[in-house]
Amino acid sequence: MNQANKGSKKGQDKKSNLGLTVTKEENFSEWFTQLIQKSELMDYSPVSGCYILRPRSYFIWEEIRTFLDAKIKADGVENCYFPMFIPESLLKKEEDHVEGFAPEVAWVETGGHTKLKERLAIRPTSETIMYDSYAKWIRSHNDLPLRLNQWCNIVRWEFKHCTPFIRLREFLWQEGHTVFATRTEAVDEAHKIVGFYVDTFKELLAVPLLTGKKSDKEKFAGAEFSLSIEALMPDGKALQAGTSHHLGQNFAKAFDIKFKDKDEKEEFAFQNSWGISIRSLGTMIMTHSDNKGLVLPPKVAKTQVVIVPLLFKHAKEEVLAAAEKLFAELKAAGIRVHLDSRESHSPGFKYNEWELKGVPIRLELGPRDLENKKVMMKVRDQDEKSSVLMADLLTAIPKELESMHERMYTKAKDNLESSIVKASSKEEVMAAVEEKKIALVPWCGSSESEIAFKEETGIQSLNAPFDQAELPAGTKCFLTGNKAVRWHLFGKSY
Ligand code: 87F
Repeated sequence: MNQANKGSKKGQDKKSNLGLTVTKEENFSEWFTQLIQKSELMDYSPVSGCYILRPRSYFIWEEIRTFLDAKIKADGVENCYFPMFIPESLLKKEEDHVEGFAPEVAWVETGGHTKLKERLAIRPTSETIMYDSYAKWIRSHNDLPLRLNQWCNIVRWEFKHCTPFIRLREFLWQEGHTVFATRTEAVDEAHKIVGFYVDTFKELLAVPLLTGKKSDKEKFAGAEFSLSIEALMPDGKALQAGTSHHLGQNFAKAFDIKFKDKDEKEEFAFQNSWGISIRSLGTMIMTHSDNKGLVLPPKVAKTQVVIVPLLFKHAKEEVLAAAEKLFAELKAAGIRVHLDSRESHSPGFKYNEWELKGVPIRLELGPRDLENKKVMMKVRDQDEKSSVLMADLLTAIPKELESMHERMYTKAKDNLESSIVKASSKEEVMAAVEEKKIALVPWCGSSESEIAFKEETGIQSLNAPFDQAELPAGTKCFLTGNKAVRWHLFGKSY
């Protein structure tokens, strides 16, 4: 059965099977698949590997976009948009970097009934089409730096098993492509962008990251070096959530991006490219959610507060009126609130539904509460309910949302930190990974050792943390026994 059918079949079960039927611990991938569909974040489309982002998840992407967009603009980056069709001749201009990716490129060969003279690639990334223009636009040092970004979709025809939000054939991302007169400026920017990504994940998604430099084998082939942000998922696998590449003059040479410096001397420019994608949502969902459903960081929750009135016959009108008043007050205060006054569903049913959808705060309002001028408040990540004076809600809610975010981040960070274990042999690394952890090892950095180890165990290098403790003199590489040159993280990866 293909994925599309699988999707609609699940949809048909809707009435009988609303909640999650497996736990995160017993079957992580089935838990994730059920979670994202049942919480109405996404749905399957007729094309395998291409998924529908429903309003609840698209909202999150919009928030990420707004936040990061403001940061990069404040730093001087400008947005632009390049066409999604790339002529074959242009895509092949930098064969070296495209070669390994060629099997994933999707092509347009006909327009209507007419075969095209030249095939058009659907952009798998935009280096080639953008740098073709950069070569025309950049003439002198006055044209630099040129720092452009685009928010767009990308197509990569994956043949591996696709997973919504994680590995997709069409996905949303931003790609920044910047050009500088000096290497120093470019290298500084590459690091600065990683900082922006870290802030975005922390401030919006409450996800802590491991930042560092990729190994030679894992870096982007067109880059001099690649920096990455990695997150640790509850199944013990790392997820690369974004990259920032310093391209040196590699692409400038291939695309002839030259400028005249102050002394009229011609020089190749220095470049970077960087991106994060809709994968960021997958990272966030996997990190925080539980066996009742989604747990959404309050800042990106489309609905932050749901009010559930307890509509007993004798006091229905009063309770409903009070709930509506409360709704209006919270809304006016800028809180994203929903009033669930459906009479077709019981309160218990509604509690489950809003927990499944990850709404951070639920307010229950019944006749007794009304008499006492109180509501019951349940915060999604806590077990206990509390009783709050209605008059205090406007101050209590923003505070609760803020502390929920803090708790989520702290919990994820504690988990991340306790999941990194130092290891000094292959066996220790394998044992750590077996326990769903990642290993920090002294490594010589050789690609051969990494390739052989991955072949044998499925374990790969993640990144070399920026924050490097000094290696004790004479420390040996955990794979080759040669001299180790740095600490590096190893683990299984998505
Ligand atoms: C697939 C097909 C063709 C990745 C591909 O990481 C080309 C490519 O160049 C390709 N998959 N890449 C590397 C992308 C590098 C870089 N581009 C800008 C990024 C961040 C944003």
